[in-house]
Amino acid sequence: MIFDPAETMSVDERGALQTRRLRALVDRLLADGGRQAGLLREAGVERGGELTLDDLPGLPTVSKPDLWDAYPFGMLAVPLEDCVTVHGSSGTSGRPTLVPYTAHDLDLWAHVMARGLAGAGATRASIVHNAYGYGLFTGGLGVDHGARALGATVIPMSSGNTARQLRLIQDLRPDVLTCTPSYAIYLAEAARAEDIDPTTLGIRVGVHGAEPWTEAMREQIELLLGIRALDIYGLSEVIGPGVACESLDSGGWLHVQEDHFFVEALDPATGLPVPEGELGELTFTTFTKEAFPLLRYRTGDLARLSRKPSPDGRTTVKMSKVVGRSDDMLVIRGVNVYPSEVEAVVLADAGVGPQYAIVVDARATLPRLVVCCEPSAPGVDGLEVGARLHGALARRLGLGCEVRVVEPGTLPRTEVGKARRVIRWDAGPAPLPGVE
Ligand code: DLL
Repeated sequence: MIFDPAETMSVDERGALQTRRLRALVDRLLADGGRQAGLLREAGVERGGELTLDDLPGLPTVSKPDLWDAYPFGMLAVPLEDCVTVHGSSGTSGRPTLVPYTAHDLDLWAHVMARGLAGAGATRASIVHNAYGYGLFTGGLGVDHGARALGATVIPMSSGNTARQLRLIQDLRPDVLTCTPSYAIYLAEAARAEDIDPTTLGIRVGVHGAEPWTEAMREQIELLLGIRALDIYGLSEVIGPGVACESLDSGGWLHVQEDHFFVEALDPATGLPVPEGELGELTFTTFTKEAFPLLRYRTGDLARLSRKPSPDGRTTVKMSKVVGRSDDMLVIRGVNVYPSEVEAVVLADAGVGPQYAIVVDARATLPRLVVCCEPSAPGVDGLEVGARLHGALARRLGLGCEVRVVEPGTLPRTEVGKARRVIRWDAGPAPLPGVE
């Protein structure tokens, strides 16, 4: 179902709308007189008036350190009393980012999230089991706002307490599951441990995001839970979940809600736009957000953009799954490795279960990469799997990795929050059993 006609408007019509919104945003930022106004003036921009979308690459960018410098409310563009709530993220580097919202911003968020849920096949009649964490994290409340705007019934489960989650799924028979991809796997494993067949629970579709996940992980989730598993992308700075969503028929791409969040893909090194289809750093401009508007915010997230027509009829620009963050990249003996490349190889092997971890042994000058996984079933020969993965990883990464196939159930699971797949070993005892 298409929730909003704006999703299918002609590219020209949307371009005109975006141009008007860009001009209004630039005028608002200049009038506000904050950090982004200063950057605009330095770039010679005194008014939004004549700007077009083609001028965007020449406008200044902002990134995480700009937000940290302005913490907590230095980039607020409305009086604090006009804000109705604050969300945030603890951030991969440990420094928090806080994002305030006006009532209008919350309506916008609910609206774009409703578009995403509708694209996943949710309707007014749906029951949405929402296992994203509620609180400062945007996952729980963001999906909740969207499900309500759609008119669905949302079960505000939040994260953790998996036994209770399973009980409620059995009792309420939700058709939509919203949670991180790693939690979807955790839930399926927990169901199996309770002798519940997760494919009989009645869930039709999962809407998974907040952390990177590959096509191989999608296959695992779809198999384990017997559902369609779709991707949803977003970040607190831009609004939260719902910035871009895959639909049932978008061919694996995520539609960016570009009438509100304009996206560019930039070369992380030069900051210049990359050609369509090439990997670049997603950079967002929030046209319509009030409390915390951002012009050209560099996210650090790497993905491809495509304007090819989509089978589902939506006309918005699409992004690929996020390959990783520019700061996630591991450099092992001079070879650049994204954790998602390791995941793609490991989870594509039928002998391997869905849990894995990557240990970066950085104790010596030349770091080692140790990939740990579990066999998919009791009879699987760990040595054979290990040898196979060793070869496949060497071919894909151009790097010799060590592989450890450990006892089922011994790798760390994430019940709450985002999965941490990469473990750095700087000193002391081995961080995981089976690693030496
Ligand atoms: O994770 C918002 C969200 C909640 C998205 C629920 C989807 C579902 P933050 O905590 O601010 O917000 O983290 C944002 O998480 O910059 C990406 O690096 C990563 N991320 C989010 N969604 C995806 C995804 C939420 N689908 C950061 N694939 C972003 C890969 C994702 N990475």
